[in-house]
Amino acid sequence: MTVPALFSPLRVGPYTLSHRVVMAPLTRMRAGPGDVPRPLNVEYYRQRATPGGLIISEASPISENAKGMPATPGIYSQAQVEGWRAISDAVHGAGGLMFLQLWHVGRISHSSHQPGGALPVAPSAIAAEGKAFTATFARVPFETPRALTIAEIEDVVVNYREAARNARAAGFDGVEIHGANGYLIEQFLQSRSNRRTDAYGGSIANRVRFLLEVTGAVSEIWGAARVGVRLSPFGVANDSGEADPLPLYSYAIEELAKFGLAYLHLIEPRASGAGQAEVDHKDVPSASELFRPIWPGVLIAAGNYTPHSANEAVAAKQADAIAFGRMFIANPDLPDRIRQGAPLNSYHRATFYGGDAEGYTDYPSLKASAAARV
Ligand code: 8OZ
Repeated sequence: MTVPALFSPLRVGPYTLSHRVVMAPLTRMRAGPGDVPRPLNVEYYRQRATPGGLIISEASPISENAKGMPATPGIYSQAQVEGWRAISDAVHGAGGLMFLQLWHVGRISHSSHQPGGALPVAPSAIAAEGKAFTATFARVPFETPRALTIAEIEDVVVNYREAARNARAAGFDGVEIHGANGYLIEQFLQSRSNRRTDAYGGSIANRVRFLLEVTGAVSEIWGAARVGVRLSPFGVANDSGEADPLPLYSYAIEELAKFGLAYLHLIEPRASGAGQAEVDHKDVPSASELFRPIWPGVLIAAGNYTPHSANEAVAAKQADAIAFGRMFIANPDLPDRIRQGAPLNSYHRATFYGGDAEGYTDYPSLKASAAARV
């Protein structure tokens, strides 16, 4: 199999990628105390960096309130900035580029993560169906969150701005705003989780307002050409899902297009259940195909692509780059393997979250396997 389309250069904002095999954001829950990135995390990202390749970091909470899972590395303390700096340095040392993903989980949090044991915050006081991760990795039903006041919404936008500034101090090349998978921004977007009657709820324009305010604030820090946005228009993760996604997401994407962003990152419907719901999406078209006509910039698509289908999607200009998640877990040198048509390691779900090196940094690269055979 040859995959030339994936290995042609691509301009993303001010950068030129040398290939289009992007590492997707992957929550691994292995940060050190204080949610500070540690040397094990540096090694993990270093293994996955390639010259001219783009890595999007695992989702990084922008504040203490933004956090919803244990051991997720934050971007709100000085120690966290220093921890991330070692990671961005390692990726740059290998010639790679790295964007940090800015994350607020909203109602997907649990009071065990919140300062003072307070309830998680959300657009409206509506509990998600399903189970939260507590601070000790237990799974318990989601709590009913507390609705943010208008003043608190403004504070959250300030938190995004400060986190964006911290990401600059940590040496990243840009940031991605996590607007997918049922977290805070998507909770504002979708009527299922947003029943507000003020300027942030009701009409599509009102529900999209928070996303656009966050995008504006983060773009002020970085310049829009170094900011990406990730959306999952047909997703059902974390009890999300809009009954009629097209008008909502068409409006959101048309408004985002006005910023001149680095890229739009879409999760394909077939993959955006995040393992929590088995939904039959056979009648749902590809998100990249659907929204390509209204997105003038770089489009990254993610979700169950194979090397072959990824190459086809890029060759057909349905997407400009493809983000791989699970395949990158088990194959640290995924771009090289795809380019060479080498066999892929399979991924072990048991070690997806938490733990140490096992199932994290212990997957062999082709080079390591070859050296072992000599
Ligand atoms: C899986 C497990 C925990 C978090 C997402 C950040 O869905 C996540 C996530 C995925 O975007």
